[in-house]
Amino acid sequence: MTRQMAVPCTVMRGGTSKALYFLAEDLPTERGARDAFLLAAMGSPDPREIDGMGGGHPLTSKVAVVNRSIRPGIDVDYLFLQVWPDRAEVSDQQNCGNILAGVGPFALENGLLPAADGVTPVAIYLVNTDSKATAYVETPGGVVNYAGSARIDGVPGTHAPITINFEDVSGSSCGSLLPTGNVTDVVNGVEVTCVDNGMPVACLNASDFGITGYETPAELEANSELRGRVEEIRLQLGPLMNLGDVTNKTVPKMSLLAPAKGGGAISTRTFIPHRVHESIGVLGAVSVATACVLKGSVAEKIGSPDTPGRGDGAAMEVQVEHPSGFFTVQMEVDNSSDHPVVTKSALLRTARMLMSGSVYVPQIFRENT
Ligand code: NQM
Repeated sequence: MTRQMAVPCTVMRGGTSKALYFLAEDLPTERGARDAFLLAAMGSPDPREIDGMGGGHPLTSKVAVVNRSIRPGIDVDYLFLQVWPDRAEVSDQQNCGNILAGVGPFALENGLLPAADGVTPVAIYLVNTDSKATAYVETPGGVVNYAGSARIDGVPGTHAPITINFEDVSGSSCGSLLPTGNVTDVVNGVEVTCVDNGMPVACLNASDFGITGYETPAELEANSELRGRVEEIRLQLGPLMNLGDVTNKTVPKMSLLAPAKGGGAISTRTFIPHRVHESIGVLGAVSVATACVLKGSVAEKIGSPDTPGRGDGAAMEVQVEHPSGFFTVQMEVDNSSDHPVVTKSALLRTARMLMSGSVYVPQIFRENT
């Protein structure tokens, strides 16, 4: 008889994504065993992930591993893992700012730090990229509050706000803000701006691919010629962006840009990298917003000339349009050198605990834990 084993797990929506959240101590320590466990828990590989918790899409096939931190000034460490739905692979090659939004509530719910009466700042170390973020979680009476009036595009209804401040995310995956050393490069005859301000992103002009840039994600995913062209460029960008062979990596993200349509700074459609995002990733949006203020970049040339604060330093808000609305990035920019340096970025997310209990996987994994 094959029994099942139960592992403590919380399901949270973080921003516009959804993940299984685990305490590190509940997972196998050895990487191969951990990944085998997570694939079984998620139901991967299977495009529908029908025999597991995954939702059959990269945005709903994510994992957060959290533990109390021993780093000075940090409350918790957060490791993000992307489980590919259709391939037996687990990747730690990127951050996820959406799932980051659930880390504060998860840590507080699990007693990893004490909750204040009011708002609790949670200092989070992002293991994937060796960087830091602070999330501000509403905790009236010392209890996490999920209800509120904050609205983020891509999520129905309103919820309690979680403000996240990032410090020092520039070059966190590729080593520098402009990983190729240039504001623009030409690859396969197409101009591209590569930026890493927390997420490696290639900014491209949608019109260079014969599309408007306002198509739906489904329309773009159905366009196999477009997908092929975008992927060819991505594979060439891997080594140029210091990411090596990116065949099996989830970065760089490929953002096809068009002029803003709804009063924002720029419009985006982002391959992440094979499915098209229904909105845009958090750090992906920070990187695109950064590209908007880089003189001569693909984004700056397409973006709205009246992007608030553009070119004149200090604090600014950049509204990044995406398939389901807007993403507002607040940035502080130092314009004292040739290229602007984004010294701080902040954004608004919401998160909600959906389930807390045990996830079940076949007993076969017990010997690995
Ligand atoms: O860019 C999707 C998401 C993400 C990542 C992706 C993210 C980020 O929306 O920080 O949030 O680009 O793979 O969850």
